[in-house]
Amino acid sequence: MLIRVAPPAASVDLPSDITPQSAYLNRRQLIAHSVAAGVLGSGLNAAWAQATPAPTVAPGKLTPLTSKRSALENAVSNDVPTAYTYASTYNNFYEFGTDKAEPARNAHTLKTKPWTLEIEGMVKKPMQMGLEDAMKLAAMEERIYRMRCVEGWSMVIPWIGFSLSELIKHVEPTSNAKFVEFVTLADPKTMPFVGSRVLQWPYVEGLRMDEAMHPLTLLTFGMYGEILPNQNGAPIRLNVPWKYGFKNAKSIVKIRFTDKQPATAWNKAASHEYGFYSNVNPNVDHPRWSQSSERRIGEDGLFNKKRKTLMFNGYEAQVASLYSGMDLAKNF
Ligand SMILES: Nc1nc2c(c(=O)[nH]1)N[C@H]1C(S)=C(S)[C@@H](COP(=O)(O)O)O[C@H]1N2
Ligand SMILES: [Mo]
Repeated sequence: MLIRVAPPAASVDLPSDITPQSAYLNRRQLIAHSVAAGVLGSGLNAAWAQATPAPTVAPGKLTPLTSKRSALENAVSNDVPTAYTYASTYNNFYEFGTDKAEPARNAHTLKTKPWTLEIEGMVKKPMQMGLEDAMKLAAMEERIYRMRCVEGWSMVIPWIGFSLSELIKHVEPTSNAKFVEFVTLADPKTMPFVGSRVLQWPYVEGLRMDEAMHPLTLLTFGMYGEILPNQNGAPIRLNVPWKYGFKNAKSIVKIRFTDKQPATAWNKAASHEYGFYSNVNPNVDHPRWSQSSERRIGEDGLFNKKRKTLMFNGYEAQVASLYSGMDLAKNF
C-alpha cells in the first residue's frame, strides 16, 4: 500500500444542497478543520486540491430505523465525525485507481442495481438475495466508528447497517464453518483498474467466525444518513472497526462459510506485511513503517503532531478477549 498522508483539500464552500454531513459538522467547524489541517499554503495540499473533485452528491437518504446508541460505540464518544466531503473523496478502492481521489472520480460507473448477494459454503441455508431483502434482515442502526487505515491515517464515520451476526444467524452455518470469506465485485467493464496487477482480483477479505459474529462487526449499507456512495463500497460493505481499514471489504457480492482461513487480497500481495488478523496494534510495526500514531483526516494537519494509535483502535474492552492467549506479533 502506498504511504500517502496528504489530507484532502477541504471544501469550505459546500453548496447547501449537498451537505449531508451538516448534521455532524457545521460550516464553521469545517472551516476550522481545514485551517487546522494546514490546507492553505502547503504545496502538497495544493497538489491534492487540484486532484480533488468537487464534493460528491449524496446518493439519497437511508434512515436508520433505530437511533439507539449502542454501548459498543463508547470508544468514540469524544471524537468529532469526519466531514462527509473527506470521507467521500479520500478513499481506498483500488478497483477504481490507487490514488485517493480516483474512486470518487471513477466509481460512478459501478452499477449497484440490481445487486445480488450470494451466501454459500458451510451453511444450512445457502441463498441468493437481492439487496432489498438483505436490507430487511434486521433494523438499520447508525454507528459511529473509527477507521484506522494501515497507511497511518484515520477517520470517524457514522455508518448505517446492522451486525453481520444477524445475517449469519439467518443462514445457519454448520459446525464445520470456522471462517467467513468476503468476495467483492470484480467487473472489468465498470471497474477500470480490475485488470491492474497491483492486487489479485476479486478483492477478498476474511474473518474468523467469532470475529464475524462479534456485535461490532457491521454489515454496512449507508453513511451519514445516506445510501453509501459508490466510492465507499456501495451497495454493501463491511466495517470491522478494531482492524486496519483494508479488512472492510467494499461492494461485496459473495459471503462464503469455510473451514479454512481465507486467502485475502493484501496477504496474497505481501504476506510479510499484511497478516490475516490485521488488528490495529500500535506495538506491532508494519515492516516498513511504525503503526504507533496516526493522522485524523481533516483534523491533524501535516505539521501538527500525530495522535497516538490505540490498541485495537480503541475497542480493546470489547474485543481483546477474542485474542486471549494469542501472540499478536506473530498473528499480525
Ligand atoms: N473492494 C475493495 N475494498 C476495499 C479496498 C479496495 O481497494 N477494494 N480498500 C480498503 C482500504 S485499504 C480501506 S482503508 C477502506 C477505505 O474505506 P473508505 O474509502 O470508505 O474510507 O476500504 C477497504 N476496502
Ligand atoms: Mo487502508
